Amino acid sequence: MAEFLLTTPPGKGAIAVLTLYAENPAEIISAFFVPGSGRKLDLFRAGDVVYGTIFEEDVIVCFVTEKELEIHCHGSVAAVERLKGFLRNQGAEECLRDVWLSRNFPAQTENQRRAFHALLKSETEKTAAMLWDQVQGAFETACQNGEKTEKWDELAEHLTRPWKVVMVGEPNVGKSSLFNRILGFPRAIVFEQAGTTRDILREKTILDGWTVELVDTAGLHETGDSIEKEGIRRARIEIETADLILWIRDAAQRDDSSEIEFPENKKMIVVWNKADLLNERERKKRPENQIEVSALRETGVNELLKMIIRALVPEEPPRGTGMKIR
Ligand SMILES: Nc1nc2c(ncn2[C@@H]2O[C@H](COP(=O)(O)OP(=O)(O)O)[C@@H](O)[C@H]2O)c(=O)[nH]1
Ligand SMILES: [Mg+2]
Repeated sequence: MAEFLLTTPPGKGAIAVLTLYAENPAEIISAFFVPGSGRKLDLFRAGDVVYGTIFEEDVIVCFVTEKELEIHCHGSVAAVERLKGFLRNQGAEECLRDVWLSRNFPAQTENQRRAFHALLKSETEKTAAMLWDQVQGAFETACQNGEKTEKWDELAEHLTRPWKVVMVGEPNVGKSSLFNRILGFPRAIVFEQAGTTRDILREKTILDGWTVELVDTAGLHETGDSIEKEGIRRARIEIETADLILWIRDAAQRDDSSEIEFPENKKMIVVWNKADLLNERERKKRPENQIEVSALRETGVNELLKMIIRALVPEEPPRGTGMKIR
């Protein structure tokens, strides 16, 4: 039976890739594919890469094995739908990735298949390497050797889901300024007036090979403004689901007391912002999970990034460590 799989779906980039499996895949595409060289299709062998056209649309055909070839076409939905239509006309059927995976890797375990799925979507070299180890059977080996893999459960979850770092604090302490500094571009509006940020702002960034979702929130305080109130309610929800809270405070404020309450058992870093307003005498030696920074002058920000990573990933597993993928 002839089957095709959308290896790289449309809309993901300039190029989409369709893989065709059949007894004689060259015969199927000969109905619509014309090699640029004019050479006959049955002369091509596994390993050949051929430029050509499908009704004037440029494509590249890679002959992978005798029974498998890849068609690289333009990445638009329209171009891919047209090509799928030609393949269906030749009797080929589209195969779902799940079905394809279990059929092509029948010997693999559930964990290996999950890791393979995740690997296709991985965003950094570091997470891809850890997922590749699981595809290779690191989890199964660890189980056979009686090793405990639970230790890495939380970390394994974040091979596919970003770590969530939520920035909270009172109004005007510089949460949005620091959010922009960490991201490296002015994503959030910064203003001298309190209550500027009301909606939740989220942006993904990569820290030390880990994908992090950074969340900027409305300032937490008593307010009569109902829009701000809703912003604060939403900020509270973000706090509950955070992997790490950055509690931003104003280093220049004399009064150190605060009304804000946080859930217990949440990791937290206290970030004293606006350190540029302090003179040498006013600067304090802070405890381990606290830091003085200036979003304005960009001081202390790199040290803060290191603290964030240390808090999220206190220990990184060596290559080949088995992890359960969910
Ligand atoms: N001096 C100084 N001012 C800052 C710093 N960070 C933010 N600000 C100012 O503080 C005000 C509030 O900043 P913003 O980022 O909107 O605070 P948010 O309400 O906590 O999000 C703005 O006028 C900023 O320019 C800093 O590190 N030093
Ligand atoms: Mg703000």
